[in-house]
Amino acid sequence: MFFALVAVAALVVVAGAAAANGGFTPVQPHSPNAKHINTAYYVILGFTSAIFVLVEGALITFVIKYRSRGRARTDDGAQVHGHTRLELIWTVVPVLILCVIAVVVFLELPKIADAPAAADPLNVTVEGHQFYWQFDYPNGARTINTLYVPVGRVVDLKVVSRDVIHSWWIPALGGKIQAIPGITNHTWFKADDPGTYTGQCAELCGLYHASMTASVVATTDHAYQVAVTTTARANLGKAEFTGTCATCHGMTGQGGYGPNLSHNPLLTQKAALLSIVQSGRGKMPAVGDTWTKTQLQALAAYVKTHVYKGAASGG
Ligand SMILES: [Cu+2]
Repeated sequence: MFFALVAVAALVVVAGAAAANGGFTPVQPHSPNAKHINTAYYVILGFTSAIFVLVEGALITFVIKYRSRGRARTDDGAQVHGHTRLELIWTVVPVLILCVIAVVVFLELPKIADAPAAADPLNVTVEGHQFYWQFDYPNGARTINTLYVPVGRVVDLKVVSRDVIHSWWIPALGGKIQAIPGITNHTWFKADDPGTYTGQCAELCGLYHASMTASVVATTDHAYQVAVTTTARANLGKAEFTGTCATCHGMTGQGGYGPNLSHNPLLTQKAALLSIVQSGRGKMPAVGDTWTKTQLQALAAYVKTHVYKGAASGG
């Protein structure tokens, strides 16, 4: 009776946690690889939950059933030794459970790791930087922190890093992949629904690691085309400032960890500004060391008109 109560209580808690997520379970998957990761997760969760209920239930039952009931503390219990059938059961059953888990995981792994054969995959390079993500599309477009993709198309990601180790992870679209300087890693996803899927650099990469967020915007093919041609170009300077500079200098250049920029005449001196952006200075990383001429021009134009508020005597 007591054991049944424990089991029911545990099941109620599990159902609540699974339903409301609450950070205990994986997010709703929106890519085949993420679905297979979830399958492996729930198979293992099923076994471990059952074992947890069984072990803890037995523990509590025995603690109550065999409590001392007024016997002297020094009294020994009955000396039990050698129950071959029981010993066989507790050896064989765990072995079988591990076999089932191993089979499930090995069946799921290739579906998680290998991109499905697609006639026309979209190849995107993901470059990790302190402290932003940069995306390169086949047409030469670049975006920062937001990756635009068409729904239903296999997206093949080449993941690299410029400075330190980062980790690319959009939970709804698959597992983590490290971005390591000097090494090219690959991962993929295929978004099944339009929407914005968010993630976060999953490897401590420095002071502003926590601000290193990323989102994947999955849209129709047409909207994707517009995003990586017209919009990406028009918003390039803004995306660079808000995705890169603003992390330390504030959204309007008002300052934060980095100094206030809004009244700094450097913003109007293109050559000096670009040299700092490309090479870094003091604690500031070389955020723009892989930026193209177009990107640098876009940043210079944006900060001059949108961030600079004129020289101020008071600062
Ligand atoms: Cu990072």
